[in-house]
Amino acid sequence: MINLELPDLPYSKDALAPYMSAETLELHHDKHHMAYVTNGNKFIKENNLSEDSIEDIVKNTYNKNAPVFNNVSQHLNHIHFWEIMKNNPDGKIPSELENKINEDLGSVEEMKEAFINAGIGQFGSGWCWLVLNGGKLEITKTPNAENPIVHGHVPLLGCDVWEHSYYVDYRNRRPDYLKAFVDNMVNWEKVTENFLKNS
Ligand code: MN3
Repeated sequence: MINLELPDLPYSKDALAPYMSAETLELHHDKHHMAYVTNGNKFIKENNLSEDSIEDIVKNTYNKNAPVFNNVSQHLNHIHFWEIMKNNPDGKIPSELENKINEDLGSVEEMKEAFINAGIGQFGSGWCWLVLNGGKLEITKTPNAENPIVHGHVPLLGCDVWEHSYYVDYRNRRPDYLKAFVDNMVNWEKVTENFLKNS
């Protein structure tokens, strides 16, 4: 029986400061993510989907059942988001992943620029991603709750560009948030782990 649960953050609420404040993490994790968990469980139950896995629910309800999809896909997105961050101003990318970035996306700088532009170019709420698509790295963006698995992509790194993710710390400056994210907030060891697991 599936029951969505709010995971603990893998770090303290002030661990990502000054790039992401404790206030943002408190609201974003304790309130926003919690709401997806609560509503997701309610809609899973109402739709008799308790026997399915989280990934199957997301894939099977895409474009078919918005209340279930929006909440369960956002749950999946946020589990990923918490895990993929750490306070990392050095931002050194392990060579296994760096080589692949150079091969598929030109260079680390070009990858970061494309990632930031995807996040800026996502009109309204959504996410930008570094994904594996058929074994190749790609930068993509998705609206609202959409997780890359609905397109058959493997998410390696995702950034939440909903306003709740940055408004406390960056006000309307989404580009500054995205730059701080790719330069200072990514757990590249974890991204590399995701890459190696899926290649
Ligand atoms: Mn969010």
